[in-house]
Amino acid sequence: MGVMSTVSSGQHTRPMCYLLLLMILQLGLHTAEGVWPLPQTLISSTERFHLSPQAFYFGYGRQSAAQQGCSVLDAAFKRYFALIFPDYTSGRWNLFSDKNESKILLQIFSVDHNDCDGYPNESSSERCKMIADYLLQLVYQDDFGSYFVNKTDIKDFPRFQFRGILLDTSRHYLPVQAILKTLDAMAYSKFNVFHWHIVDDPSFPYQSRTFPDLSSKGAFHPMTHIYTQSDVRRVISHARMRGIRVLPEFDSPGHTKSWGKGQPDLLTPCYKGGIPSGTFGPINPALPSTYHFMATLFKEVSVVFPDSYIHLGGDEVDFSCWKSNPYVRAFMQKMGFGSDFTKLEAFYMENIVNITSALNKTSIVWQDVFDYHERIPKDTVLHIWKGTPASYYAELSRMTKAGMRVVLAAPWYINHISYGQDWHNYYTVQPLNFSGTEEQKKLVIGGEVCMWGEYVDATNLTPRLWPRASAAAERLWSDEKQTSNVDMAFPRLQDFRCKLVRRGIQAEPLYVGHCKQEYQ
Ligand code: CP6
Repeated sequence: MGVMSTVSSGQHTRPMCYLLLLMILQLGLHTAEGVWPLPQTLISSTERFHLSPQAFYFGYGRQSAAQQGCSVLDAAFKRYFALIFPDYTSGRWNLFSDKNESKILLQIFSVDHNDCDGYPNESSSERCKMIADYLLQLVYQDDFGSYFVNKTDIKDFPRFQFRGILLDTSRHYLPVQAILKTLDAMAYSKFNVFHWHIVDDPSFPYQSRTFPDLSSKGAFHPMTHIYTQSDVRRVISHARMRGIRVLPEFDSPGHTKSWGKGQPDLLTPCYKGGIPSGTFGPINPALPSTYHFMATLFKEVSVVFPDSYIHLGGDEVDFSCWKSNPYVRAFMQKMGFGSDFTKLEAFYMENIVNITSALNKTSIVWQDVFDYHERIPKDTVLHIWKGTPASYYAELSRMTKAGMRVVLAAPWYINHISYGQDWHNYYTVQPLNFSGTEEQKKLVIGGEVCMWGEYVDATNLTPRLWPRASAAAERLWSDEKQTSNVDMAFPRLQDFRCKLVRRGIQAEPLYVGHCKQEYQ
């Protein structure tokens, strides 16, 4: 009995996943359909093995740096076992328990064990998590309910290091369960950054330890529509177990109306006819108390969220209120900004970036901050969110020429919907198709799918995200040459979507068709 797989990991210059699945038993026919996103290399054989839950187990390869006790992998083995054998796990298993069956061992090789106990970060190798993913995708059932897997050899690594999804929990509150479920689905498509646009104009659901009034006065409801410290910990821990980083965004100085309810004197009073009009604009950049508050808030945020990045926003600042306020104008004069309000915005953002730098965090900001001034620390990451392909290519060129790292989100505004197969648009993006040197292209660290929340809450989040976000996931993970054809991708994506549905993710259909097993 017993089947062992052998692996020689070789010399890798890039983070690389090495999975060798070697199993004996039956011969049969089938290919690795429905594997999404496509691995860098996948060699599938027609030799297939019968899998049975009694005889199948995961193991760590002998040369693997990670070994039993690696919390992330041990837990992943359990989860994926249940996903591979749902009938068995749910007690519906009544077939085939052949005592003479050979044992099947799936060996996992991870050359890096740093990710076992800590949080995923920008230099995580991503070798562990994906291995079980692939196994799950390769396993299929025949018409009689038996599970099979083909002998398959996968070597894999991501094309881009940063593969994010933005959820907006300010326009609508998303229950923690909806976020956890999104994290599950993200892992199935190998997304590795959850960009949590947690607060904005309409509501402030983050319950701050230092400033509890922000949510008690600024959330839609002070008790039911908030994220407590323990909610946040649950989200971060659930994400960690799936190799996903949680990147919090506290967008300022614009998009902060809800902050003003719980923090007096933070927002700029707007004036009309020489007197305060009773309305408020962006955060007041002219008061020292503003920076004291922001430093205190970000100190808390930097402890609560372990990721090394903090998103500072900095987008869409409306200058009209600043312009109307005589104290702001006097401050402008004193600072020598004249009447150039972009200078005031740049001054504010510089202060905020310095606050996060002092907390040893890397700042990420929306592109507006670069557009207004170029005096930002070189390690700041820029986030492109607007424009047509022509304009975001120009922006990519300019930013990388200035030596800045960039995340591209503009082509992946998944909250926009239209009739037809719009996943083609997300799939055919060519993130590196801008003019620039090889060095410049290396500065594009990845991309992000944005799900802005104006028209989205827990009722429609999942079908709006999936499987359309998976199209972007393949663009960010896989080799572009092997995945440039939508017609070739279509059946594989359709099959993957059926797998999502089977795993309880209510992913919408791509087009006419059916799933082999219709569960909902
Ligand atoms: N909220 C915040 C938003 C948007 C941005 N920031 C946004 C703007 C235009 C479109 C979609 C989203 N809703 N805080 C811009 C990054 Cl089309």
